[in-house]
Amino acid sequence: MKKLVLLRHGESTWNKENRFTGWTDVDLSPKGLQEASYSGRLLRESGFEFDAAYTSVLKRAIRTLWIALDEMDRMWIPIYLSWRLNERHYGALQGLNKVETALKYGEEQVRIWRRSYSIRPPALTPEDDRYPGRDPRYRNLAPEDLPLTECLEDTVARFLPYWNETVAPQVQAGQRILICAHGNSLRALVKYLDNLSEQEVLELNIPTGVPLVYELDDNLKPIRNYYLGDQAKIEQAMQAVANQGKILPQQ
Ligand code: DG2
Repeated sequence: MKKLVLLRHGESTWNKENRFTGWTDVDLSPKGLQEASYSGRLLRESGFEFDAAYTSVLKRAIRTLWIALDEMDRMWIPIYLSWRLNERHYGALQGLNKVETALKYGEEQVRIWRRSYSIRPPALTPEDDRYPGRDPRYRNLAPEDLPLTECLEDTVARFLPYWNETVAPQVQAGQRILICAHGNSLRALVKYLDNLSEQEVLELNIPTGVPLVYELDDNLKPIRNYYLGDQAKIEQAMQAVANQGKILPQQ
């Protein structure tokens, strides 16, 4: 049996402010720093060992990984970074508050933008300051790989080649791998591993800073998966993610 651990970064400053983040490179909030330490502690106390780790080129995921590995005293394992593990690009929504956007466009529209599989949020233009083509970390990307917006289907399409060609062969060879990424880039992987339908993936919400363990057979088909930690708190955290685009009475 193979084991693979997925970890969404700890709470970012824009998660805290409830803003669409996407490829914006914001850092962890104080709570996010604590979540990152806690996830590393949980992994260590549960006896997990890793041979290598994979993350995006965004600092909220990179820092979470560093902190978790530090907690495990495994800062020396190889770390591989790829833009293909970046969060889904949220297009022109990047920077907007999710509740304010719901008040302006309606909850249902925000739910579609956040969770529909194939409907893209409004796109940036290449003239926009947020266009990734201006960022030196993406200078080697082909123009067609630079997103102006993405739906989850697009994220699956750019993530899967990296999974199939780079990460999956390592897992298959028995390497113990930790992937530290983002809400939607991990939803893309979970959709693929669990063969979820477009409808099922709509209901999938991944909380920040909680290790998600996959036990896989030799063909990398999931045998089971589970989150490490307090299950009631994890349920609440998943519900809180689902509610981020809702106009709740207290807001
Ligand atoms: C969040 C996910 O990404 O947002 O881009 O706003 O995982 O990097 O914090 P992350 C964002 P939702 O799709 O859950 O609204």
